[in-house]
Amino acid sequence: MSDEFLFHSNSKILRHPENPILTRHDVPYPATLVFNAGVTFYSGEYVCVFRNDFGEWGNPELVGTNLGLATSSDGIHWKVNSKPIWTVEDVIKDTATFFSDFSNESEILRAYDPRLTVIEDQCYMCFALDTRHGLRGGIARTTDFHHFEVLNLSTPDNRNMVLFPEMINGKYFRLERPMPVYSRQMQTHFDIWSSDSSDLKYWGNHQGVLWLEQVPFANDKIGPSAPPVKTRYGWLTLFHAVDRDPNRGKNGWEEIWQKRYSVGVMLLDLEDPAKVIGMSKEPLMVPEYSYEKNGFRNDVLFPGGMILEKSGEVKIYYGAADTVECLATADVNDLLNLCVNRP
Ligand code: BMA
Repeated sequence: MSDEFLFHSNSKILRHPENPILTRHDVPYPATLVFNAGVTFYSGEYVCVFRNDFGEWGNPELVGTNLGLATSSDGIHWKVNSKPIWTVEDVIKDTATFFSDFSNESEILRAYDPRLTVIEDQCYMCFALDTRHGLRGGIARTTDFHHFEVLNLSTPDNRNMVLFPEMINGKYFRLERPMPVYSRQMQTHFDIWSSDSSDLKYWGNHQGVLWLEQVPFANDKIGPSAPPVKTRYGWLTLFHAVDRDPNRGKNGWEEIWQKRYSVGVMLLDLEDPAKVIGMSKEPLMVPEYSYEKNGFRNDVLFPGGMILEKSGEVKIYYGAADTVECLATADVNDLLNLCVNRP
């Protein structure tokens, strides 16, 4: 990481005064850590699919994970569905065809970190899937947020997938984050990649998009965060950027947590989205508020949703401290103006 780098959020970012906007207290079933939501606008309302890690408050050994649904008319105040919408049992059932060789229910441990993208009136949910044989990234299609048709699961180790909201040159396009532990010297030097598909099931044409070394405020790994939004200048998108400090010790509920998750912003070419045409050399957001600095894992910002309103306001939804869900806003022109440098 460069020494001259100043670690604070950009002044154009506004945290919502009601943060956190969704917590375990809003959820009418066992819920402990409510965070890392995918948020989009679908069928006339804001839709939020959030991750719920449940267990005992303060105990780092969580019991399980499910996905919950919340809807809203203003994108700030939420009505949470009475039951989780994707439990581990649901995930096992809906991914059964991908595991025909095993037919072993215990192969799947949990699905988490949903990201939502609407393409031609259909909603797609990217998710991470922990299995006993590696971390996989998946894509499911839904129209009602209760039934999910799983279209694709990657090979291990890959996750943090985000879909673009339209086809580009006749192909669906996604960003993703493989974890190449053999070839990157350090076990955590991970980068942002892309791939495309004709049908959302078969993905290929993998290309590197942004390397860790190109981000001055990261020394550990980077990854896609909220699905990109279209502007006339390019695809505007956020990424998470992780710096690790070996001097950090007890930091949250676990014995050791040495990482900090900040947020970067970049602009991708409209016709060739594997090409970064601009990136802010400084972070867009860094953990600063108590709800971002203190929780299960301190100092974590993990955006999973970005909505461009007609007014030009951009809503950024992010998990904070792996504990609660928050909202920040910015003007789209301010975000574009930050993406002036090439990485
Ligand atoms: C990442 C993912 C996220 C999490 C983050 C910080 O690797 O597991 O779900 O928010 O770590 O703990």
